[in-house]
Amino acid sequence: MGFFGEKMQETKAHVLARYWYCAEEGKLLFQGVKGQSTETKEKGSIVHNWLGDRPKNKTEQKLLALLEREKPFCREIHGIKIFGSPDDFRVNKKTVALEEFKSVHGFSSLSWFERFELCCASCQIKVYMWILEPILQKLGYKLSSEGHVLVYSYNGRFLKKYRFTMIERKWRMNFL
Ligand SMILES: [Mn+2]
Repeated sequence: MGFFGEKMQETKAHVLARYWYCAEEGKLLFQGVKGQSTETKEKGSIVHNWLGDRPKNKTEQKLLALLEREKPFCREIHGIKIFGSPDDFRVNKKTVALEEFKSVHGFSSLSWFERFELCCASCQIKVYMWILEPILQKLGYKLSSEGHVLVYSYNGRFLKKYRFTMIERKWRMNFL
């Protein structure tokens, strides 16, 4: 705690995740410095909104209604509240897989994405899983051991799916 000062007692999963791109950027965002809005980010949020608007089936609607009451999703560690909400959920019976959307220009950007951004997305989805696990359990659901990062192009074309498993309990304290 001391390192970040007494004031900051909460952060967001996507802020923590930026550590894997640039530790300095991560620290500044953690301290409350606002990230700049860029054209790329705007294009990304258009894709995000479009993906988020997909029609939901009955099972999903039921879970989403239950989750709505639990918002904002948050879990505490070392006296710091970590907030985060995954982009989407997939429900199979009572098992829930979390999804995170990312967007890039196209297929040719995937090698860049895998080198610099996938590590952040991996951290992000794992933190979401850690946050949502007890909440889903409370609601009578089970978190899937797999979380997914789905990469789309800015014009909405599906490019690639990456699968991650949650950080092992025994490593988690060191990680956060
Ligand atoms: Mn996203």
